[in-house]
Amino acid sequence: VSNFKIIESTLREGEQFANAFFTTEKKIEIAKALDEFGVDYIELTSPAASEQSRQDCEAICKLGLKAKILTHIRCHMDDARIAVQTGVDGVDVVIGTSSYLMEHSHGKDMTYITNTAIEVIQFVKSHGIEIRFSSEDSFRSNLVDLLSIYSTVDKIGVNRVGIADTVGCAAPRQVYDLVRTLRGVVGCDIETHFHNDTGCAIANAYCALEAGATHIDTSVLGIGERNGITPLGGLISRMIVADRDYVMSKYKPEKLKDIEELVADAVEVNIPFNNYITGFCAFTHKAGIHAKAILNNPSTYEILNPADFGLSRYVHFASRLTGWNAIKVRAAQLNIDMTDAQYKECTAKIKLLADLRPIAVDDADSIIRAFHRSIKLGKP
Ligand code: HCA
Ligand code: CU
Repeated sequence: VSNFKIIESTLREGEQFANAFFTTEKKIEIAKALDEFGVDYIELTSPAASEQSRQDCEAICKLGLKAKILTHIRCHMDDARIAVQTGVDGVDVVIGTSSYLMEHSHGKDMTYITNTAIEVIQFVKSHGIEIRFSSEDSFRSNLVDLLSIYSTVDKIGVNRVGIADTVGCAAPRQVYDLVRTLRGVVGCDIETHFHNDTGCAIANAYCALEAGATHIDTSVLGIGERNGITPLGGLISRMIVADRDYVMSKYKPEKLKDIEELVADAVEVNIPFNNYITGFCAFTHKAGIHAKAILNNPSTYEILNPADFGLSRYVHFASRLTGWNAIKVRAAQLNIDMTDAQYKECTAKIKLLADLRPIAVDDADSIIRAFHRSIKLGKP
């Protein structure tokens, strides 16, 4: 599962998030931050969506970022004509292929879809830029139809084909099977896009890579339609465990928190408490047994190293679950030194209070200080 590329869609899928409204300045700030992080592609809202969207797309193309700039359009010549004039490095084309979308959304059949796809692809290619063709709602589409259209567009030279779990219904093994099958049918790259309605978006992205996909769509904090897609941070956490060297050589995980704060602020949400990597307790260890082992060797209870993300771990000690090793470390931070037997006794006092009510760091500190004073006075 090495060698994957990230198509960062905060400025496209993310703009479809309920709270999102990005000014031109904010889009530029986000694009620059993503570029510094090292994402391979930045996908932007269709220039056909609105006049401001078109101008913003042009403005971002002019920034001269290292990341390739893509825009995302419907499989339609009207959109394609506008897209190729914006200065983008590539165009992501999408059309619904499930019976739901064919009947209730655009109302076109497979023959029409195939013919339009060919026309759009050849037109975009003639402008010398990258082209990706994707089906929307791929997991509820007819497999024979899908493979046949992907094989057709592969033959006429698309750079990538895309699979999209538009409704978030797919499970990891289903993803593996579809991507594996597609891998046997096309020679081009395979991009995948997973919505997170049932909590599978990261696992699905990982399974897609295992099955031979090359590109994963993400957004910062996973923002997008409904509850969103594969989050950038969550994908990075999964991939750093799978192949740390690759992730560290290509991306700058230490910038993740700043990017998340930038986007969270822009769309007026908080970073979730249990977020991958950046949730407030992502590197907090609480139970005495965990604290002791972590203090000996962090790898015992940590698969991610907080230092990789410019973060630090925290050993929680103000609770009834604490243990004397954690209290010993806290005492050292307070410049207090005692014997092991005394730490154990002091810990018992902290647990006594913590059994009655939730205690704060200050409460625990006061107990440690008072205990230390009392032993110096000779009456523990
Ligand atoms: C949508 C479109 C899309 C497209 C994905 C893609 C989806 O907003 O419905 O182009 O890969 O989820 O199908 O985001
Ligand atoms: Cu989507």
